[in-house]
Amino acid sequence: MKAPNSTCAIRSTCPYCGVGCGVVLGPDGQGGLDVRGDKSHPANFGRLCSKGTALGETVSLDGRLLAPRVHGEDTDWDSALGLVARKFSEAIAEHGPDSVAFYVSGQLLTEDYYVANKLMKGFIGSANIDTNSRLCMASTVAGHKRAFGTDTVPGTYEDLDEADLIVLTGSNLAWCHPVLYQRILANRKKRPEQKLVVIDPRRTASCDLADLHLPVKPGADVALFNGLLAEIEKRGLIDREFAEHVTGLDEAIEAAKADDLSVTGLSDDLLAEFYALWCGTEKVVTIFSQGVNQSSSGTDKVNAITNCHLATGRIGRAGLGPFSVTGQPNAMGGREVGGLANMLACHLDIENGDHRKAVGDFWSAPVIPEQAGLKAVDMFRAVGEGKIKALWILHTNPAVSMPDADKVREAIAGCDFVVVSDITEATDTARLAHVLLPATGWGEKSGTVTNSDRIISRQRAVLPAPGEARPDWWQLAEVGRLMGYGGAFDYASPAEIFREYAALSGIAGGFGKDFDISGLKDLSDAEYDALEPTRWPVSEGKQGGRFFADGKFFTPDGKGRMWPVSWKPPASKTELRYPFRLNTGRVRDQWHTMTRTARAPRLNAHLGEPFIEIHPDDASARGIGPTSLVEVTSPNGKAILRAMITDRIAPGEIFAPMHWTGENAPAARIDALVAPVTDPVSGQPESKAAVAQIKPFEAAWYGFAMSQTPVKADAEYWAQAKTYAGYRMELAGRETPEDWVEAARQLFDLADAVVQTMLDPAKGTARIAFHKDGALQAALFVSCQPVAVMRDYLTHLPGQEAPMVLSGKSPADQPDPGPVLCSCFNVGVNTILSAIETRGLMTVEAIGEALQAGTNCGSCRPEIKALIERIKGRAAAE
Ligand SMILES: Nc1nc2c(c(=O)[nH]1)N[C@H]1C(S)=C(S)[C@@H](COP(=O)(O)OP(=O)(O)OC[C@H]3O[C@@H](n4cnc5c(=O)[nH]c(N)nc54)[C@H](O)[C@@H]3O)O[C@H]1N2
Ligand SMILES: Nc1nc2c(c(=O)[nH]1)N[C@H]1C(S)=C(S)[C@@H](COP(=O)(O)OP(=O)(O)OC[C@H]3O[C@@H](n4cnc5c(=O)[nH]c(N)nc54)[C@H](O)[C@@H]3O)O[C@H]1N2
Ligand code: SF4
Ligand SMILES: [Mo]
Repeated sequence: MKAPNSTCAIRSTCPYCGVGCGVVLGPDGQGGLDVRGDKSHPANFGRLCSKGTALGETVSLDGRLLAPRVHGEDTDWDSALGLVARKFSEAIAEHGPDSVAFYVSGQLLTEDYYVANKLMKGFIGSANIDTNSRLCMASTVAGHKRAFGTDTVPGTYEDLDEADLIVLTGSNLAWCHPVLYQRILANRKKRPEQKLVVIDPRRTASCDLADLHLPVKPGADVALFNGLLAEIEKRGLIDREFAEHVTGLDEAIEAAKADDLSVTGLSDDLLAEFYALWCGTEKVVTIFSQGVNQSSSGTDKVNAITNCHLATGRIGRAGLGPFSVTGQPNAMGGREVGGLANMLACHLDIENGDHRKAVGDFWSAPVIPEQAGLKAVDMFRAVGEGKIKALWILHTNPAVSMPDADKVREAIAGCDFVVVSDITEATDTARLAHVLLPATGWGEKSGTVTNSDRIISRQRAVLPAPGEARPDWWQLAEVGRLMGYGGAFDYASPAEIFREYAALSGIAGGFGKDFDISGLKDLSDAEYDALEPTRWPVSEGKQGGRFFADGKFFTPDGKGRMWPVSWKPPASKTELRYPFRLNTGRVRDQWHTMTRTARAPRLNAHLGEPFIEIHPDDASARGIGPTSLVEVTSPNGKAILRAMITDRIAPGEIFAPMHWTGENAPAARIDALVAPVTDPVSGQPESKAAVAQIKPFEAAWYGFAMSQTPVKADAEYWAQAKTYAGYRMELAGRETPEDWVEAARQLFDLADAVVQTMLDPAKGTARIAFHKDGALQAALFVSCQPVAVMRDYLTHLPGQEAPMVLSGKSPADQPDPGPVLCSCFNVGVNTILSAIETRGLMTVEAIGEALQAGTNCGSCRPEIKALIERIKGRAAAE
């Protein structure tokens, strides 16, 4: 690794997940960006996961949007923003303020978010601003508010160090919050008595190092935690002293006892083991994430968990408490700032007249809406119905990530006026915009974010803004000014916005709200620049710390609230035509719609193709083989994905990642299949429990290709990934072209390259390569079966001399390393398997010593452990 250039090092925050890791950035001496973990940041103490480590590979300018664009033509800022302001003003004048909407993101910085919220709620006078956090954290927000009277995470990351039991429910922490997972593993080395339990319908990477896995039936968490509450009561473990500060205990227990535990699908023994562990361990942290939130009973799931903690008084003290881990880097900041359609700002309530007046006075705002605006799913429904005349989408890609994504794409395409602020010129959503505004990206912009444990950290610019790119807050403020709201949007810097926001939070504090950072309202520009990671609240009364151990809550009567909840099945019912439960989520090395992570070759090497997990029994019953393509249909849409046959998933259930898009695998947009059904309290969509049918995709031909340049295929199925030498692609189609050589030439657009072929029309195989000046440009391998070639070897060849490429395999002296498992050191599965088998390396540590795999970010350690267990299992069976 290269030495960092310490003289230029700038401390900032990773732009991916809500762990909120500190990074140290500097030039790498080769024109790129050197990224390291910040040893002094309390979220990560220097650790980074594979995505954070690869950040330097994502900042190149290919594919960047560099100038404002109106109807596809580059233009200047004045013209573009003038048009935006005019169209919004016209729509408001003609159809009223509720005819316009903003759809924003938990990845915006707090300062961006503040300006968007102020413009919509204070000046346009509508609450039609919602955020992708509706798809992410809304059920937690609603559950927190019901239980605590405020949307507040009670604990801190230090609790993970001190807990004796950590329960992960609906969280694949090993892949989605890897630095926290590594922190837990490091603790368990020191304190092997700390137990880890995972509750997830799938056996995920988080289970590989856990003590207990409960493969709960999808959607059954309420019943599972109700069973726990009933057991708590049965064992006499209700904390009677703390119960003085809690209402609803009896009703919650009664509801809990009424639930039928068989819906969990878990054996009595497994349930008893879990309940005994939870009841018998004082210091327990229950971590939850999207398996809980993204559910039609998401809010109830959250409260089933908070009920158990409130009943036992296990909250707000070191080493214990319910812990919602946030998804996006500023999911928490967006909640604080009022980015949701049903919040005002600084945890103030839109329905409360005093709150509205205070915020209105503070902003000198002409109007403050009295009612919540449209939540994401309803917002896009209104767009589809033509009720929203002007829509501004910032920092999110709803044409991919919203449920019923094909409908959402149609709705956006049919909207009168759509503005998209993004850093990427071609996304599924950006392609639909009338006006595209180039934003400065992470690394080029400055502001603050709040992570899962309430720490506010600075993001600091280290790279110059490319082309015409401008920060999101500047775009919003400029439009505010052009719409005639002058002085209210006269910001010169993020520091100024932050000071205003901190001052407003003081007013919230005056109303008794917990979110109060008024201690930061007088920061000078220099102090803001130098702001160290700071946990809120920061006020005269309170600095950081935990909440609720003192029995003080933020409900009207000041008491915590236990909530009677009862199990309900997922909203979509399986039936003969759609017998499978479709679960969706994330993979280790991709971020959402891949606009950034897919630029890093090493991150594409882990799982480079969209896939669907299917249980072996379901696969064999339907004639689906290990390399088959699978057609997945639901009442809402369809997709084609590669089969991943594994007993990590239960029979009757299937799982697909959310990441692939029209840009890299148009047939694999999984949200096209997800029904737009929501939790009735939070409005969060049920992204984890659609229904679907599967069958083999009847392809006439299959292809594998690699090429120096990206290509777009005209085939029913194609999926493309960037590699160090160019791109690789899987393809399949129903119609076989008459002339494969011609088809390949067109695919790669290589009219004048020298062609090399190996064709066997009788067998339906074709191998075609194109060379220029002695170097391989591209190659296509076709067969009527899934193509069997050494992909991981071939992928390195474009740009090199490769006369033997059509053999499809590596020379005998260069073994195929297999798909990359450790992306930090580029170590393949085959290399690790061979080290286990031939060198007898039977621990993760021994593999690390011999091959370096797993020794940097550690994100792949659970998977290395699983490979070792597999070989051990095989040896034991022999
Ligand atoms: N690598 C990576 N990390 C990320 C992200 C990313 O895109 N990539 N995104 C970030 C964001 S925004 C978010 S919100 C977080 C999400 O982080 P997680 O919530 O951990 O991630 P998911 O994979 O969406 O879902 C977690 C698990 O919920 C399980 N699940 C499904 N249904 C149920 C159920 O009914 N009950 C229970 N108990 N479990 C269920 C799924 O099988 C899945 O393993 O990750 C953040 N970190
Ligand atoms: N089926 C299914 N669907 C899901 C989920 C699931 O688990 N299953 N999870 C849901 C969750 S939890 C989430 S959080 C969402 C995430 O879904 P999205 O928010 O739609 O996904 P991203 O890819 O993060 O989109 C971010 C966009 O912002 C752009 N961008 C990057 N930096 C900047 C910047 O500085 N400024 C601006 N203006 N733009 C920028 C990127 O190019 C990209 O287009 O997906 C949701 N959808
Ligand atoms: S865990 Fe990984 S993705 Fe999340 S903030 Fe840390 S380095 Fe970034
Ligand atoms: Mo999220």
